[in-house]
Amino acid sequence: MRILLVYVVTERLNMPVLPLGLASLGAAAEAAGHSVRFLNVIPGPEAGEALARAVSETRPEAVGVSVRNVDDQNPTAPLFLMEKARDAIAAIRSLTGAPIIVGGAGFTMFAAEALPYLGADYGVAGEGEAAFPAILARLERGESPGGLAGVLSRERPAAPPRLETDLDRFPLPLPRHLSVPEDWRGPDLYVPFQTRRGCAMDCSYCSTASIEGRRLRYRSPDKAVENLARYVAAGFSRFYFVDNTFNLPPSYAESLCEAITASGLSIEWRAIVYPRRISPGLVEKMARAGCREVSLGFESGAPSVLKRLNKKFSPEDVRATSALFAQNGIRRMGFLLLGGPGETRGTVAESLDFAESLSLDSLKVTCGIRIYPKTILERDARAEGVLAPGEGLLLPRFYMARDLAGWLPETVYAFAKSRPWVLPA
Ligand code: B12
Ligand code: SF4
Repeated sequence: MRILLVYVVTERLNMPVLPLGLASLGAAAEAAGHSVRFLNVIPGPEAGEALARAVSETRPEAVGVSVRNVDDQNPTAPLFLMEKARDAIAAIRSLTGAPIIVGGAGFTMFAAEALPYLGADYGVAGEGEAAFPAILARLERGESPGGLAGVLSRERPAAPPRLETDLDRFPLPLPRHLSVPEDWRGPDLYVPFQTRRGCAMDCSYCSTASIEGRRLRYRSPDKAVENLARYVAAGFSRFYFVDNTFNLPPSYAESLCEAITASGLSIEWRAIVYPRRISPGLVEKMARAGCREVSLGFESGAPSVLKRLNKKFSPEDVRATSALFAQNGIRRMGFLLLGGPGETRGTVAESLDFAESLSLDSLKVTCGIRIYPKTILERDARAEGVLAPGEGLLLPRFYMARDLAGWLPETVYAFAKSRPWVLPA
């Protein structure tokens, strides 16, 4: 079949983010014998024209739309980003009668609510490499995709996803699957690269388990590095490991770093780490393999709040981890997530003092926590009456500890004013 895959570029927050999910989907659809064209749509006056051109050139028999972001997680002035995907879908609908299939992290979290909101025909909750080709096969035979694992239709708005245990069964996206706009090339561009899916840490506010599942699933390090080499041959040298916790499990992280070093590839990369179980040996291997910066999401420096966030580390673990990265010349971007359950003026002061004592390279501070479905935070917020009974979460809702609403952002701005390394979200 002829397939058009569309990514609606809703944000350039943090850094330009390439559509890795859509690239993975395209690689799987090609492996199943379909011909695929990718389109990045930048919302604005030229979006309609770009879509019309792609539809007339491709004459798609099915269109896939990736919905990554729901909102920008900004509690003070949240931007609802799914609206832009809905507008793009309406425009596609006016150009072609081909069925429209949606998927992506943002879609998955709210699948049953989001499918009618977006106006698509089918949706995939969870990973798309198996479900999307299965939908195409059914459509090709003139059958309905309803009833496939993870596939929602208007008639069947709920379908539990099936998560592949061996990620090596899915083809890795190649450089030609990641369409890179010319003006995105530059020092800010980090190619997203994934070696693992899933997370079992159950942080109170986190939606990852409902997107990727709790069970950790892997690609073999050798296959991952073989693929990295293809990107290097295509002229890329900076990568962002999008794995939820690069250092977990440590044995896998060590094997991956050893394989990168043994390959002799000259690359630089960033990764997200969980400040627990990080040994000096692992950090040395990360530095040798090209790691230049880590995101250290410790979120609080107060033990009582860390407990409420269901973090399985202490401030001492964070301090030791941070010091190891600094000793190995790896930049550390810290994160604080203030205003959650149990937060007080005292714990906020404790967290800011703690963050300052780490001499981080940068620190992002968010005041208020986005409430996602199926999380401990949702349960707490409902129990405390923060959410009305039956109130949905698709439109952004945030948790803010009682009595801190005005004081907290002001305090954080005052803290950031004399500290250029602090970035209030
Ligand atoms: C790594 C990451 C980042 C990195 C990205 C680095 C980079 N260079 O790519 C950084 C830190 C920069 C980042 C920034 C942001 N992020 Co982020 N990020 C992630 C993370 C951890 C992984 C994303 C990823 O690459 N996954 C790997 C790919 C392969 O998976 P995938 O995209 O989900 O695709 C699969 C399926 O979804 C499906 N699929 C995808 N598209 C389609 C389409 C169809 C048709 C079908 C059938 C299936 C399908 O199949 C794919 C393959 O299996 C996710 C959390 C998570 N675990 O998903 C959050 C996440 C996507 N981010 C999120 C957010 C909010 C943001 C920011 C807005 C935060 C901010 N305020 O700055 C920005 C936006 C950036 C941007 N410009 O878009 C939210 C999105 C939900 C929401 N609330 O909107 C998530 C889900 C985190 C969360 N729990 O809230 N992010
Ligand atoms: S470690 Fe990260 S991905 Fe895992 S549950 Fe916590 S916040 Fe989510």
